[in-house]
Amino acid sequence: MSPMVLTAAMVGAEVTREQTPYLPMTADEIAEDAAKCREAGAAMVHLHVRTADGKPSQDAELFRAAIRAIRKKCDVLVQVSTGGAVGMGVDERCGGLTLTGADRPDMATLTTGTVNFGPDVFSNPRPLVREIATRIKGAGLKPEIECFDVGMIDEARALAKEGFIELPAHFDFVLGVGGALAADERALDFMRSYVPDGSTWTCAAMGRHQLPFVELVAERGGNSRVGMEDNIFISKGVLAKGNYELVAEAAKRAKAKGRTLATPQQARELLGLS
Ligand code: KMH
Ligand code: ZN
Repeated sequence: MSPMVLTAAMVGAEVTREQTPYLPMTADEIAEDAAKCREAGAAMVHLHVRTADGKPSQDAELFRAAIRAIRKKCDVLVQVSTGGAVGMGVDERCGGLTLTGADRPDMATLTTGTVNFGPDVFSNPRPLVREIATRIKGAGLKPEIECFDVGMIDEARALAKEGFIELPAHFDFVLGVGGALAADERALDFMRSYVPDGSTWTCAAMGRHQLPFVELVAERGGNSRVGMEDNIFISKGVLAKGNYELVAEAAKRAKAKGRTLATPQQARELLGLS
């Protein structure tokens, strides 16, 4: 099996400091935790940013500051979110795609359909998905296709036919969001059997499913995403003191299943990044 690419979803848009005091929010806090994640085995970070008062943001300058701070400390790959927070418009969502030169991210997410998101709706109408895909391509980046449900894999096929993305692609199965596909082993097995030939995949399971899914994924040769965007607990009722604790636990579980962990350079090769 190839080395596992471990991604740390550091911040997200929904988790608050009221829920956990350990959520990194400033560029320096994110960078410090990212460097520890890298040491613990992460090859990539999935990045959202926050304003000074903790509100979710996709502001290019906040992304720039975070990316610079991360790259000053370590060589972890940076994947910017284009999902942002529920209710954001397309320009706001694509803030991270405007960065160029040394500040350019390594990858960007692309969600390929609308989905219930707890009590909200994460709205991704087909024209919007095509617009974001066009901007990702224009930035010279490869998308990570975020699939919260099975039909989003079919939409990736449609996007490829229309020339918006290329196949094979890299997919992320986001399992366990309220109102969407469950964090269920059968869902994982269907999703991985259903991606276009030659594609690579990561799985991000929500909440208490996060760490057990690393083991399921490891057995199946896939890649894992962990981190506070999706889960704030290292064990039942115990908050993770940083994303690095979740990465370290994921690394331990993956290694116990016989997997090695990809370096950022190996991740670049495995995921076909430039
Ligand atoms: N915060 C969610 C509404 C992404 O990063 O691309 C969307 C999200 C997906 O987190
Ligand atoms: Zn995200």
